[in-house]
Amino acid sequence: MGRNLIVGDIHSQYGLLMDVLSAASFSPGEDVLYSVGDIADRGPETVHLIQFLQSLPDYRPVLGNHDIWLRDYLVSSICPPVWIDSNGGLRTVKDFMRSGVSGNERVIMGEWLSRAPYVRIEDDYIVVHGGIPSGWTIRELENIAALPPSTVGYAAMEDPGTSPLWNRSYLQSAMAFENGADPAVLQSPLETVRRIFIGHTPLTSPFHSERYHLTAVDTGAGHGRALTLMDMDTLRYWQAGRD
Ligand SMILES: [Mn+2]
Repeated sequence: MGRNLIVGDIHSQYGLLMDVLSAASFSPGEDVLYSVGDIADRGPETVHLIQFLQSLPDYRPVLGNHDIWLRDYLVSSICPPVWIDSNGGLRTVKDFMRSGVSGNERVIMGEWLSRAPYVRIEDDYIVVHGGIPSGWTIRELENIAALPPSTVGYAAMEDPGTSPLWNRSYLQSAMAFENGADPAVLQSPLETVRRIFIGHTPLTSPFHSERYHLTAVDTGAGHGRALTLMDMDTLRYWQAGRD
């Protein structure tokens, strides 16, 4: 039986992904690889990373905010200053320039990115990049999960209050709860029997809250820290890049 493994925000750290998959003895034909999104930007090897992920027989990503910037660049040559100047987009663009990937190949990569949903809901898991906006139920998540991503512009997804890509309040409430805060002042846990997996917020180590059904796996590979790969059922994890 293969495992269901999920990787934190990779941020173009292709070498770290190879290291952590090797540490976990990842078997592409048996194990499923999920991603919480933000595969691109900040790190050195976006092109190699995408080519590798495209080659996997069962790769199940969701879109992060960086993946939307990259998708817009690859499909439409859109380069917003917020992406280029302050979110690592310049390094990604230079990697594409250097790599010799043709215009046609870029569009194919962009369309491949576009096939990832904003929210992935399966029997046992909910995977989303940032978190669950306050007041949302499984119904709102199902509505977003059913959207064709390419039909929704980036702007509609950038408000942390209403976007599961940018939301951090769910994680903040879960962390506050686990630190003993009064539940009455916190955002309520989503009512679900599924496990929720998120990235987007770089942590010093993976975080888990039974009460919030939540596991957060971004450990800062995009900020010179570790990349985490986790077994979604046992919560055992492997890391690469930690000093
Ligand atoms: Mn993010």
